[in-house]
Amino acid sequence: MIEKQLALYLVMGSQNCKHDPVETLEKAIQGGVTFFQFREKGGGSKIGEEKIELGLRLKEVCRQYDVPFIVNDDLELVSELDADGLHVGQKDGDMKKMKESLKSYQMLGVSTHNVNEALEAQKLGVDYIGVGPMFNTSTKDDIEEVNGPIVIKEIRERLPNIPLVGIGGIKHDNASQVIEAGADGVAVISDITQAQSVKDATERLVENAN
Ligand code: TZP
Ligand code: MG
Repeated sequence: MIEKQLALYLVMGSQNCKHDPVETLEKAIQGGVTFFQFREKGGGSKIGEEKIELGLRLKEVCRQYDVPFIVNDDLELVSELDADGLHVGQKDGDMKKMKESLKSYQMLGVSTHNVNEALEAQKLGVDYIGVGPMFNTSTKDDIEEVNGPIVIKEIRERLPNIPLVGIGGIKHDNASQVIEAGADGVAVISDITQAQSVKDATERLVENAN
């Protein structure tokens, strides 16, 4: 069941990490992360061969623990890494074409910001949607307006069965608001990747996000 797997979704690239990214992912999974997206993008991120190499190492960790390994925004990298799926934003191209280019076992996730985008994504048969930003965040600079967990509630009312995660500014002390609004899980970057102890931070999220 994808809804269960989405409970605690770590999104991460090496540029987000305080510690070594492979160690960060492994500690996070040991702490309770259930879904992973490789998002190597923005200032300080790796490109070319280095990006592929890191992706392969992160995928190995996911495989070892049976956690889905999703790639952000790069269909070519999905096939190069033989990932479990692709995650795209609203501006990342033709979602229908992307869905058709994926193998039948590969998932497609889409970022949405409101009910209309969610309905659109659902029509295309996406496997899950991300909704954000839930709260203010400095991790992503081109974020849309912050409307909070109320957007999750609105989407959940219209789409009772779509697998759904909130993203953006989620920490252990606000995660429960996102779940209570109707999300299946929370997606997090900095609360885990910037923690002094990745495992402790992840466990704290788990305690507060269900
Ligand atoms: N999409 C919407 S907000 C965001 C992304 C990738 C960044 C989330 O990072 P953080 O550190 O969990 O706020
Ligand atoms: Mg994108």
